[in-house]
Amino acid sequence: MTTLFDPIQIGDIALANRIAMAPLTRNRATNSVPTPMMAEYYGQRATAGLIIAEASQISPMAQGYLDTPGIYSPEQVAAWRPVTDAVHAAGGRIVIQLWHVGRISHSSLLPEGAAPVSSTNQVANTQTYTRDGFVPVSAPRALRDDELPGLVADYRQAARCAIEAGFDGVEVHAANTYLLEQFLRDSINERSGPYGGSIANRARLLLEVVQAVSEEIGAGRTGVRLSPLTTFGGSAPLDSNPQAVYGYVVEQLAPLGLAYLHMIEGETGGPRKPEGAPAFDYAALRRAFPGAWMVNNGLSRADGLDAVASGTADIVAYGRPFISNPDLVRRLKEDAPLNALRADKLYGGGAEGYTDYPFLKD
Ligand code: 8OZ
Repeated sequence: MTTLFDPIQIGDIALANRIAMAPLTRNRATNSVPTPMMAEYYGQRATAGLIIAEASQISPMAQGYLDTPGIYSPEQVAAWRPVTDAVHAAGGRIVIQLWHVGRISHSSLLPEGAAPVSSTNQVANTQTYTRDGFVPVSAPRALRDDELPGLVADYRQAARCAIEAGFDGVEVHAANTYLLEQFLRDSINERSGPYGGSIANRARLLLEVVQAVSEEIGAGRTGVRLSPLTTFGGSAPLDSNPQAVYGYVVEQLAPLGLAYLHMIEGETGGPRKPEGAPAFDYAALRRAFPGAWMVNNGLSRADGLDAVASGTADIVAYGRPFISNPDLVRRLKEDAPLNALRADKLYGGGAEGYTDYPFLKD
């Protein structure tokens, strides 16, 4: 029987076990450049089968929160190198999440105070974190169709930067109501033309991005993350038919030979069966996808063991438990107690609540 602790080959990447560290925004970059502390943090967590480094903007216009890292400039590539070296030196594997926030941003974070860009010019009913603290997001500008090839090119260039920085691959962030999901959902995308209307049209940008990234670095080094039932407190209402939209996306991704598909089950960081959300058949999507299937969203140790043993997933991603337990793999294996999370240290700040969580003693 296969267990959570068994190795797995996903595309071109060989993992020592089936436990992934989920991508986690920690806001500890400086001017979009990774800091040395981040190498220590990721290096400490290298016994994960796969680390998915935090969401990182693919261009200056892709940023939506203060002090998140970028993956588009030579300076950023050089500053990520100690991170990937630290993880590889400890025998781990690490990919980076490619991120464009779309309308979840504020002009003060963007070049020359620009308006955020999206599929729509409707403002999201939510806030973001800037130098002035939490503020309502700015009204976006709907991208013109003729701007979308440039956007796809930005993803491609960021993927190239990731490989240059020593990452084993990338995860395309198509979840959590950011840009690619702002195109996917009919609750947000009100466009006409080739990128609006039908499901195929709304999925077009995501599929073009995945195609471009796969061409650039290899499909076997490319993963995709989806969140069919996430609303973030209603700021991004669900699609009118999530099963059809995400079913179509998975069907289109299936033949590409991707490293993995990463499914957030339920409301991100919330219930796995959100109240009021339609029933969603994740298993049907999994059956349609021949590659590695990664699941995430508040799974316990028992849930993770069961998911792999029963075959409902190939890989289980843990988020918050990896923040407070750098040696989470060992703790899961030994059924050891977990350190408590210091929730006040999640976003921004220094080493406290970041690199100072204790390892188990021998
Ligand atoms: C928490 C805070 C800011 C951003 C996501 C990248 O939800 C994020 C994020 C999470 O995917």
